[in-house]
Amino acid sequence: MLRSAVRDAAPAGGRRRWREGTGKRAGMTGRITVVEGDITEQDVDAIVNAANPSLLGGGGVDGAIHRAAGPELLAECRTLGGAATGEAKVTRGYRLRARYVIHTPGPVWRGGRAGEPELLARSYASCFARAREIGARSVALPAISTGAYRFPIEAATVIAVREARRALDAGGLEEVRFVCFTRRDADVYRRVLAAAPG
Ligand code: AR6
Repeated sequence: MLRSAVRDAAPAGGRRRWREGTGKRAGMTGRITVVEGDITEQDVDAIVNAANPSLLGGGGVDGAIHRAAGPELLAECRTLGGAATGEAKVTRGYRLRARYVIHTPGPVWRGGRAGEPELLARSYASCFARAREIGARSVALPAISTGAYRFPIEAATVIAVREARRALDAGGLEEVRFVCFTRRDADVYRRVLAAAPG
């Protein structure tokens, strides 16, 4: 079983100077990290759930989050009235270590010409907007849409990293943690971060 382990800690944001000794650059408030592991175990302010528009649970990471959070999570989700693809809604984290869960339905991959990249970007941006509203300093995210929804991992990662950098540039966040379920996915994230540092 893959255990949580920080494999990478790449600074995020625009082309700014490194600030000596802090691991951050001048003007930056946060960084991107890549972890292999289970998102339900993350000790962060908020975790993101790759949900479906019902927001009433499912398989994959959604099922894992509901199992770990307990039935109170589903009870709160029932009050939300679902969410459109690209939208994001917040609940409490209940039995999770994270105080909040941000639920977003990403797009189902239909070949790439049905607005999927824009919708995935909207999902990430909506999650970061909600994180900002609730004052989260650290957010952990899975690879939204890349499982049951079949969005290709490389293209999805480019979008995820771009939106994370935008959110970090906007301020308020200290850490955006990408939690990958497999070594293969974590390698893709590391490669994308290394290919376009900053
Ligand atoms: N921690 C981190 N990542 C995980 C975990 C976990 N515990 N479990 C799975 N993943 P998916 P989607 C990874 O299918 O593609 C659900 O039924 C997984 O390896 O969970 O957005 C919903 O209700 C993959 O990399 O989400 C929707 O119906 C990533 O999480 C539908 O699936 C996303 O895979 C959403 O599909």
